[in-house]
Amino acid sequence: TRTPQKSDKFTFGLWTVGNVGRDPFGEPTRAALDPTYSLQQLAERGAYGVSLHDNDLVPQGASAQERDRIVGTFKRALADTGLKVTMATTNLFTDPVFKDGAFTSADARVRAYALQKTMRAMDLGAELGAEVYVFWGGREGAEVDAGGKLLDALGWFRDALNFLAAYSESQGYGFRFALEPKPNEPRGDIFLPTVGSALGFITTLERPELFGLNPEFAHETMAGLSFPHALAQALDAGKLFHVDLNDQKMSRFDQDLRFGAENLKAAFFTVMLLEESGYDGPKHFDAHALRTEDEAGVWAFAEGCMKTYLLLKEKVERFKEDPDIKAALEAYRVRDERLEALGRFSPENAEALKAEAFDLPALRTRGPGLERLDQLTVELLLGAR
Ligand code: GCO
Ligand code: MN
Ligand code: MN
Ligand code: MN
Repeated sequence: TRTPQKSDKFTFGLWTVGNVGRDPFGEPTRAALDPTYSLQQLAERGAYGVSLHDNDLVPQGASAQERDRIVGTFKRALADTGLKVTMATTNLFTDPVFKDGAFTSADARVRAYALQKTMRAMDLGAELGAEVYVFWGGREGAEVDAGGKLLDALGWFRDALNFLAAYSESQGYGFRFALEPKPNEPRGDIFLPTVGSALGFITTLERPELFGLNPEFAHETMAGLSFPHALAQALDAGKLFHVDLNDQKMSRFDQDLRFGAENLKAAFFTVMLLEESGYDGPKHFDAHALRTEDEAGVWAFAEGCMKTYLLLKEKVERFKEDPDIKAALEAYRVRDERLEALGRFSPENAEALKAEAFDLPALRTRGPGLERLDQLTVELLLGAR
């Protein structure tokens, strides 16, 4: 395979390569990386850009001067490396103030503080040139439903998103907002748990056209759902504004595995959808090196994400050219122009369709060839075709 190029638009969260290997049971296993160092390392490996939470760059509680100094240094490193900041977001989960939610806290003071923190983070994102702003509601959820806020929380969430979209427009930031659903972790149940839930919620916002999705491979997989299916639904709705690529075993804790590490076939169909749909946003990796790893493992992780994507992209091209696969697909997708025309509604077509006689015994017994098609796909992925 070729090496990653800027034109591939691979991006990484600063927090991904910067992950220190802390987990609920153990202390960090790696030293923190300076953000400007991460920029250099990623640029050398062909990445296009980075994304960040406000506090990945500016520590919580930094003074205004401290902030400006840090941001100035970071902007010079962006200019030196040619990397872009493609997405910005807010850390609304680390500070204990958000332990029972940010935009959906039952405490109005916390909700107001979450708005303040997000506006400041949007100012930072705009200053760094980000075009997409992500809302991952990590702490927006509950373990206890006795607080009676299930309906209120959705209303508060909606009010916050409407407020922040209006703020962005009033500042001329032009952000496109991407909601990132996740079913659980860190909360027992997170509000808007899946791609489908977020798509439904967007239609209730004041400016639905400004909002789309940032679906994540691991999150749908944790819910026992298919990521390619979720991705297709976001694409179909015209709402794929961003994407978080990683991997995950089904129904487990949040693993954040290297893209392609676990579910190769689903990763293949993910790449196929991204490449064939005309999605031209960043291919963003939101994962981290295993806790067992040292810094060399961090860069092996980052290189692996990009390399696997590019290998799968080559496989997608081969899939389209392979004569046996082509023939199997043609046999599978049965065309019938006359019947397809009848599927466009008119009173006459409806009458004609009601009168149509179908050869049901033949339809019932015909094998569509999916065993063979899937085996051909496996052979392709194993390098046997
Ligand atoms: C997670 C999430 C986060 C978000 C990030 C950007 O499982 O922790 O995926 O990594 O993507 O906060 O919004
Ligand atoms: Mn995640
Ligand atoms: Mn995670
Ligand atoms: Mn994510």
